[in-house]
Amino acid sequence: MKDRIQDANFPKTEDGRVYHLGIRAGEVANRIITVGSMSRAESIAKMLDASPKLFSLYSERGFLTITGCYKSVPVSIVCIGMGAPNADFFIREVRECLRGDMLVIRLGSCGCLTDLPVGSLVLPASSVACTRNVDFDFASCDPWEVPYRLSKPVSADPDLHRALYDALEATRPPSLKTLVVSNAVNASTDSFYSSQGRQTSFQDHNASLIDHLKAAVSGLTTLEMETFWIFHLAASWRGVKQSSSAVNPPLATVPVVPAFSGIPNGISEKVEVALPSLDENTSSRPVIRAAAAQMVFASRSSQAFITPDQVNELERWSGQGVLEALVRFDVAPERLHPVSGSVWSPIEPSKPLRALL
Ligand code: R1P
Repeated sequence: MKDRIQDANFPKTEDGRVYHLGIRAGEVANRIITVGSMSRAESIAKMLDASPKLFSLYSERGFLTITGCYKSVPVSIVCIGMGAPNADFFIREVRECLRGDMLVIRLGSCGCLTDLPVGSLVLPASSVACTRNVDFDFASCDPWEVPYRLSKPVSADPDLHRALYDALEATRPPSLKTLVVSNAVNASTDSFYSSQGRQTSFQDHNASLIDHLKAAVSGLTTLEMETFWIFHLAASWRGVKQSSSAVNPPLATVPVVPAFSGIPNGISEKVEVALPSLDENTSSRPVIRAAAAQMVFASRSSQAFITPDQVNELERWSGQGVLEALVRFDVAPERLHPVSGSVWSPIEPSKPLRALL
C-alpha cells in the first residue's frame, strides 16, 4: 500500500481512489462488461473506438479497468479475476465511483451440465449459489450436516437479458452456428473443485453433488463462480442516491438471518443496522442491472474441452455482442455519470484550448 487511506469504513485514497480496484469517479462508465481474464479484457478493448484514448488501470490488487467508447458510447471493461469476493469488490467499488445507473454484463467461461456442445453460449435467466458447508465435518462424515448448500435463485435483469440475446443474434457472423440458450439456470460455486463436484485428493463428499444439483434445480445448465453474486448484489442494491448516504441515516431494528448461517428458520438475531432513507419516487433512483453470457468451455457430461481456435472465435463474437447490447440499451441522459471530468470526455481539462482546434 503506497497511498494514505482516509476512511476505514469505505477505504479510499485522498484523491478518491477505491482501495482494491484503484479507480475513482470519472474513470468507469455506466455500461460495463466484466470478465475474468486479462487476455479477454485486452482483446475486447481492441474493439473500442480509437478516440478518446483508452484509459487503462491495473490495480495493485490485480483488477484491470479499461474505459473508452464503443460506437461513441462510453463503456468500461473490468477484469476481476475469479470468485465471489472479487465480484463483491467489483460491484461495490464501481458503484461507489459511479453516478446514475450501472449496467453490468459478465462475459465468462463455464462448465455445462447438459448435453450442449462445447462452444455454445448460455445466457442464464437466473442463478443459484452452491457453497461448501464449512460446518460439515469433511474429515470424517457428519450425520447432522449436509456438505453443500444451495441458495434460492436470483434473476438477471429481464430487460438487459433480452437485450443481450437480441444483440448477440444481431451480431452473429453468418458462418457461426453456435447455439445460444437464453432460458437456462446457472449455479455459481465457491470452489472450482469441491462445490463443482470434481474429484481431487481432498475428501470432499461430493461424488453425487452434480446429480443432486440437477435434481434440485430445474433447468440447471451451467457452473461457474461469479454470476450469482453479481445478480444478487444488483438485485439487492436499494438505489441510494450517493449524496444521501452522508445524511444521518435512520437506525432501525431488523431481523438479520445471514444466509447459510445454520440458524433455523423462524429464529433470528436482532441487530441494529443503519437503513439509508429512500426517495419517495422510486423511478428516480439509480439501479444496477445485471446479465451474463457464459461460454461453454467444458462439458461435464462428455468431458470435452473447447479448442483455442473455438475460444478465439467465440470470444470475438460474444465480446462484440455484449458491447452492442450495452450501447443499444437505452439509459436516459440524466441517469448517466457526468461527462465533465471523465476519461471519456472529448475535452481533456488539462489541454490548452489551441491544441483542440
Ligand atoms: C475458473 O476457471 C474460472 O473460469 C470461469 C469461472 O467462473 C472462474 O472464474 O470464469 P472466467 O472464465 O470468467 O474466469
